[in-house]
Amino acid sequence: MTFLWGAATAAYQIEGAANVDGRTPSIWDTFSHTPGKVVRGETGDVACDHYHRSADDVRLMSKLGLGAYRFSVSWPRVQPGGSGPANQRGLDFYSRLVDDLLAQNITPFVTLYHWDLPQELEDAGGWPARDTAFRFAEYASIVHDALGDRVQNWITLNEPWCSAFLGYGSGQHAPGRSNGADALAAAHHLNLAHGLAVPRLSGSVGISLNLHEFLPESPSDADAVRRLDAVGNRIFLDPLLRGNYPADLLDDTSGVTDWSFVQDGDLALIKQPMSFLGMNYYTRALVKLGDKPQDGEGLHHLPTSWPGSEHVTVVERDLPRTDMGWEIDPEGLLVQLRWVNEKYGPLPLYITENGAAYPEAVDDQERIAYLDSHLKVCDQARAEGVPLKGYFLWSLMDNFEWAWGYSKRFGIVHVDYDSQARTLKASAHWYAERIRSA
Ligand code: IFM
Repeated sequence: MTFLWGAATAAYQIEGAANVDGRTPSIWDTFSHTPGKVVRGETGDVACDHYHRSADDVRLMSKLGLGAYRFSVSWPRVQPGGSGPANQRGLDFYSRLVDDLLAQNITPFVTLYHWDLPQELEDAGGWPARDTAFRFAEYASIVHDALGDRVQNWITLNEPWCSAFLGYGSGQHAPGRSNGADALAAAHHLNLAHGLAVPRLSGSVGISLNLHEFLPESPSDADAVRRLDAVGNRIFLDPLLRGNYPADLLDDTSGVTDWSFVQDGDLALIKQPMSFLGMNYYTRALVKLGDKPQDGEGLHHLPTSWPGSEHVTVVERDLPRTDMGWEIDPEGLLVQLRWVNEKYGPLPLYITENGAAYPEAVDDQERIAYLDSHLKVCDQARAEGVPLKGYFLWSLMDNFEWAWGYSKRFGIVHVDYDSQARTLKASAHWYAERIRSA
């Protein structure tokens, strides 16, 4: 199989058309419309207006020579309210998109959940409530029934860590709740949602995790890394691929929750055959153990997003950073690819996101340097035998960067949000050439 070169986006970040053709609000509509939650009060109401411009956007992808495109489906667009019948007009949009992609020989990778939970399901308890997992499985069937004749590659969830720990832990993401026990319950129900959805999908099915890569500041900080690895990585990898929760995670979090939300049989449901693992990599962090809970916001929103490990903190390193403030450390990607392969493999892997935000510029040489350094690491991992099957650059175009609104630009295509004009940045030309010469 040839290596797949792709780019990725997500529904709420690019589609706009928030109230069009029967779509109902998601938690991100509610959150972004709540004053103080998103920088400059921006929302995804219009975003890149991709809902009305998808045909042109697919032509752009074709011009770049993309072999694959990873996009997500907006749950409240295809199943308004999160339960009940499908909304045909919403499904038609994705059906057209898939047809347009296939006509250009671009393989669609469909993410079912990239954070836009129907608001009604949040009102009923959100991810900390068990029923949400069952609702998700039903929604997965709706999408599969509509697109499964043409879509072969499915990603159940994008970055469930963010959904659980930024959504219900730190509250920096929608729905903006802040409770460690709820965050852990949400993580479990996201795992369960994945497990319930997989048997309803056909073809190649995986999940995209934002695995965290940590270094200890000194050897005596090894326990800081172990703790964050447990609640950041193994909380998903172990149940999904091994059918259990790590004992040290249960210990570390015993003061936060008794885990009684895990019911008999759940772990067997969660561990489903997985065709691939998607890895989203951006940065790595140096961490140390403190002697008391931290109350500041660290690089990774420590401490509230790390229930049970509130005394671990991030140590800033003297490394170049992207516009997100994230340290640039491509070696972390190599270490992570090797680790996942050795510990959880053999399993086909995809980089389902990698990229960088930089201030608005069309001549984005820094982004090219970032991408080049990370792609070199991918080459090295492949040369070592890591079964890396493809790379999806984040992101195809500038878009709504969640709590940062439009202030952070990740695209290789520049978007003028007033005119909606798309302009290829230097990185887009560079990526097209990289694909051509691969
Ligand atoms: O924009 C996000 C994306 O939605 C999920 N992964 C990280 C990206 C950059 O923050």
